[in-house]
Amino acid sequence: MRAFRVPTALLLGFVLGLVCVLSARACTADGGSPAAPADGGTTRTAPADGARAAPPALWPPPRQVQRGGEAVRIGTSAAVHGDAGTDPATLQEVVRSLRAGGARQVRIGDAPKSGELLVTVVSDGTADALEPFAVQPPTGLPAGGYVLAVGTDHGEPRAVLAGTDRAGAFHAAQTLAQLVRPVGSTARTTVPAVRIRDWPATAVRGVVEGFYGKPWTHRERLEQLDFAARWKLNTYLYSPKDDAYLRARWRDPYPENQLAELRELARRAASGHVSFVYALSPGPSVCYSSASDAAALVRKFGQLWDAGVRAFAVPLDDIDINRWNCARDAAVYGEGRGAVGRAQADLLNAVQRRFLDSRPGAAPLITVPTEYDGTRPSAYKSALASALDRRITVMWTGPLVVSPALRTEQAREAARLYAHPLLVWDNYPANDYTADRLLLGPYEGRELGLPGAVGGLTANPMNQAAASGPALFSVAAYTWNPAAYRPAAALDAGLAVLAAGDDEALTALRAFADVNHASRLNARRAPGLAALTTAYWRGGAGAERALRERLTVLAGVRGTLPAPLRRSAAPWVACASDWARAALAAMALREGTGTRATVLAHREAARSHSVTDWRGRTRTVAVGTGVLDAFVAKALDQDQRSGGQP
Ligand code: LTM
Repeated sequence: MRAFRVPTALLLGFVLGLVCVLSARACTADGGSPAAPADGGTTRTAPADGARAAPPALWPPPRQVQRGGEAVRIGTSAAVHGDAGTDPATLQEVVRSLRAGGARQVRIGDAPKSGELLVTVVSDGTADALEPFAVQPPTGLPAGGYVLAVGTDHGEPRAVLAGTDRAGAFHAAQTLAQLVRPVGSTARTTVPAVRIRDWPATAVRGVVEGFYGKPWTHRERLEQLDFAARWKLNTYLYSPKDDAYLRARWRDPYPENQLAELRELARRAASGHVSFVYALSPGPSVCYSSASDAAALVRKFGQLWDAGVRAFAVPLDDIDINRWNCARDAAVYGEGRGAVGRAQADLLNAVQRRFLDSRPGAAPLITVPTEYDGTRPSAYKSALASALDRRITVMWTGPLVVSPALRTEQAREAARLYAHPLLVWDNYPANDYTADRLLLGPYEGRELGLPGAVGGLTANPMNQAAASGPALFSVAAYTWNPAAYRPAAALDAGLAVLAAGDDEALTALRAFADVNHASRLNARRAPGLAALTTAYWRGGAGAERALRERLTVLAGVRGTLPAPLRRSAAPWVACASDWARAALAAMALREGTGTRATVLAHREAARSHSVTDWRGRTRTVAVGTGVLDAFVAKALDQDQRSGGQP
């Protein structure tokens, strides 16, 4: 690597000028109105209206952003150079961004013509290409870190994406994509002049599809992998409890059609720098001391290895810790929870040593212990901790199974207790235990130091994939840059992503998310709507109009929410709409323009929506509970007192 030389004054200026260590809001000033379509020709500077456009809000918010100089114009043709290590997905992402910004011709590997934008991609942490920008190189940043610089060099438009590694370069390409096409906006034909240094707060960031009930579809999983790649999540742990080949039939090989899907998932994940972790759960029937069961486990993993999977887990959660599955285990290990910890460690060590160790490129094994929450020592935890191969990662759900809050010190305590690399399995926004509700609030209640204190964090989503998007988006923002994390802003950006530039859909999404806000992380029920109904009852100025507007939006969600969400969450969408109609009818009743019968009919419709939970129980769908129903009840009660029928 050649030495990196920058005039000291320039470097000092940059370091001093650096930097806004930005909060989510501090970098959101978006002066860039949607740019005009490309007009042909390649000019060196941006048109007047785009020249000083501030960088848009970037998600996850980068660590350090410095603005300066004139925006560069993409033009109708551009050149891209990638170093030997740059993977095709990164180059493809860069090309896609340039095309979105108006470049009709993008040449890879060619020298740029005069006035043409050149994008240079570096994937090995070297810094020569950054020399003209007086920005610190990515050297020393954590894995996945990068530097992105956009500006001019001797008057020529240039952009450099320099990753500490290939993943870093890929993340830089995602940031470039947002500079061209900001969240919720149309593409620009200019890229703001910026210097960004950015890196993740924790190594593993992602999703664990680990819930009970209807698993995500293959298509939803593919979409999730694309979503992860776009928002800098890098892990997807495949562990749906209802995939029979994961639990009940764990010994059986996958039939070819299912294997083909898993192969496709592994491939798609790899191209987006996402680690696809295949998690097999033998716990319900395994005999720990059986050589043939250990062989069956390894055989099954072998099938997945051949399909392209390189990361594996053996979750042992939610099994009966007080009962062996075979008499031999009692004879070999004895009785008690400590014995279970030793037995499990033997099996897991066998997978690590007999299977993974002999396969170059395999990631260390991950497990979910049977006691996977809390910070209290136990015979099980200490037996597992002392017998388990040091390299195996242990997953932990926090102080509780569904943890309302998670403190850094608790994670440190858990890491000491399990004495292994610790990965948080966070049961949010999972709703399998409360299947009547959607959990659309942001990720919150986690201390800022948490990501840095653990090996990573994966969130267990809802059965409803599209509805999980906004919360998962907020997880991505938190795990990348917790210091800049603002839950409400992150959620709103996640909603904007789902709305995909449709303003009406975004308005509907905001109203819908509000009435599905309450969770164990934040018990506030429909906070926005509650404020509106409170103002209405108080008779505040404009309160009636504001409430009517909000209810009208909610009443229309069947037609205005983005289609994937309507499909994913149909009963809640219908329920929200019916409650809003009941509330509007209640307002009409109070004004003397409506009837009690209409209110009652809408209320009945609102109460008619149901879902079946994973245990087969029918649950009445709950939306805006405590706010919408209370509003309608109060209006009916008032009407009755003033002489209406009960
Ligand atoms: O949390 C873990 C490790 N296991 C299960 C999950 O599969 C389930 O989705 C959540 C929420 O109900 N609870 C669990 O105990």
